[in-house]
Amino acid sequence: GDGTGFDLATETRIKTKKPSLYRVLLLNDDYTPMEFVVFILERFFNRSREQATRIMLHVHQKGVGLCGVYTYEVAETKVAQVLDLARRHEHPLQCVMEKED
Ligand code: TYC
Repeated sequence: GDGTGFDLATETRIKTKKPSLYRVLLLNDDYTPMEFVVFILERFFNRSREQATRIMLHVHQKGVGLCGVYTYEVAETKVAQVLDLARRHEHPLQCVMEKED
């Protein structure tokens, strides 16, 4: 449009608000295998092996780390996919989402 968020033809406001974004975070624990966390990051967060390994080691050392930033429904789906696969493998891996400011 013209940057005003207003349609001059219809004199109506048009949706120009960007969607809120959500960080998806992985939490460290003492039991989930490192290789499983790397696999999760590759499979659900489209990370290369090298990126996935860096993120996993960051979580392992710091306690929490960023997997990616998504719109609400995408973030919710990724959290559910991680928790479901971890549960099926009987790993205690935890994954959460938080709104960006
Ligand atoms: N701390 C785990 C271990 O030593 C590895 C791990 C990394 C677990 C990241 C969870 O989100 C996590 N096997």
